[in-house]
Amino acid sequence: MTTVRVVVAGAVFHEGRLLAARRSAPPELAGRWELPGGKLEPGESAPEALVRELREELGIEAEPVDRIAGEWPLKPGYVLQVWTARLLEGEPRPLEDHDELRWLAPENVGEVDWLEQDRPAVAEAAARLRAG
Ligand code: 523
Repeated sequence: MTTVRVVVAGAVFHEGRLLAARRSAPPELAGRWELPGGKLEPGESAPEALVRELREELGIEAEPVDRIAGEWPLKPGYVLQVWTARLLEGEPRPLEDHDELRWLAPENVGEVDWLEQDRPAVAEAAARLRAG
């Protein structure tokens, strides 16, 4: 039996904007923008992993709110799931794996070069922000 591993990413919202993070590694993904997150560790739920990854990578405390429906294939054996999250505390800083961050208003989400697999969730996140 093969187990599919989940990568969880966060559509982090604050004051009507969405957080976008530019990857610095690996070389084939560097320079592309993503919803920040990472792989679940054994025993973790997706929201738990998201809280941990956002703390480690960006130095923020965030609260997962809702899962965005869907699951997007990554490299073989991995799928991407996305949750919306609220910024609770801290100013995000690119501590690991990123070299630039931007807060995007919903009408500006198209300004950065998102990883393909993040695009459907980014579109849904922007629609939710627009709807208030
Ligand atoms: N993605 C992806 N979109 C997205 C994330 C957070 C990750 O397509 N929003 C892909 C990129 C990698 C894989 O998922 O191929 C794992 O993401 P990564 O490297 O951010 O996960 P980590 O931080 O858990 O990785 P390791 O530090 O290598 O364990």
